[in-house]
Amino acid sequence: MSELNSGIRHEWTIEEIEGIYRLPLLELLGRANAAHRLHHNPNRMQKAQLLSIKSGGCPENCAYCPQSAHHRDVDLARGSLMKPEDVIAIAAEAIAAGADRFCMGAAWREIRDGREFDAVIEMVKGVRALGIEACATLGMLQPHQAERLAEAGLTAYNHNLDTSPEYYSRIVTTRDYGDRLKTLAVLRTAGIELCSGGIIGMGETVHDRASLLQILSGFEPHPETVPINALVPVEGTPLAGQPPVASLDLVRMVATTRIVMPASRVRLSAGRSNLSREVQLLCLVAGANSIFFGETLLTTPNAGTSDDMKWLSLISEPLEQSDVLSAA
Ligand code: SAM
Ligand code: DTB
Ligand code: SF4
Repeated sequence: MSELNSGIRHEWTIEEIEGIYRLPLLELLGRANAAHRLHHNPNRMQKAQLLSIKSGGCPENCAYCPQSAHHRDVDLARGSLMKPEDVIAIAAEAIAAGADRFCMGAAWREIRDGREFDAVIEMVKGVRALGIEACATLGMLQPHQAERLAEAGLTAYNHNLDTSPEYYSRIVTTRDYGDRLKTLAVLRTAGIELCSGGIIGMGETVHDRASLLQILSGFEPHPETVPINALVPVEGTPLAGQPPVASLDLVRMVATTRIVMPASRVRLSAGRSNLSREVQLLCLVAGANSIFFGETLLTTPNAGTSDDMKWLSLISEPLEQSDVLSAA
């Protein structure tokens, strides 16, 4: 399908996107589901497992993040970079549990050349050698570093824009939106898939949510994966007191993302463990076709693997072949 007749657009306006977000709910879900089915197999769910390869002590001051060194009241031990052999062993376990992508996250502002980056390159090669997709999220990077990651076989790089350009300085002040955009452009040039999305529930407006989606949908091509996170409010971070995200806000955000970037993978990301099965299912009807899989995200709990596998089998297999009806 060519971009012209496939409904893929790069010039959505914020007003159009906000109008979609505010559609009557069943109209929104219907349109999102139709877009989803046009571009994807609705029975197929990507399962991406996260591992924090270096936790805490990050010099950035992202207000949502438990790993920032600025938030001293967070109860989190700083760790050093894990050893490649340990990371690769965990990736092998993730494959055995059913993951199809393995994502390695480091609490770094940016990649620095040297022993630690060499070790990450070894991790990427080792994970790819196991036959699974590899993703990394390591902060900002330079062109030569992106090229090394690409040569090592990295499939995708996660670098979120998080919110609108207008709201960004309320969330982070140690870097700006332009820094984020620059890293995304460097990754594209190196031929690495983009995984870029945001977080809802940080006090932003619907206009901010639409503005984030307008920037992401302006990329040509669209990011291959768009993670939609609901804020996980962590004690000791400046956003600890934010009210929980209303589940239908998350459903609306997923559906709107699906409509404006119909061919991208939309990932129902952080915050999933607080949702009932039924709300998660609504997010899938709205077009989510990827989840973070495994017992933990980076530092906070996720929905458990075995529960997920039972539930996902109900989605992708006919009822009569399922032996886990009681889990439904
Ligand atoms: N340091 C790198 C960076 O910022 O790109 C990589 C790791 S960072 C933890 C990856 C992403 O996790 C952030 O961009 C943010 O979108 C998400 N994140 C972090 N803390 C979160 C929280 N409490 N709730 C939801 N999402 C969160
Ligand atoms: C993304 O969009 N969400 C993930 C991942 N990319 C790296 C991280 C979520 C982190 C939630 C808080 C934590 O566990 O520390
Ligand atoms: Fe550091 Fe990334 Fe957390 Fe920001 S989101 S504090 S850059 S680990």
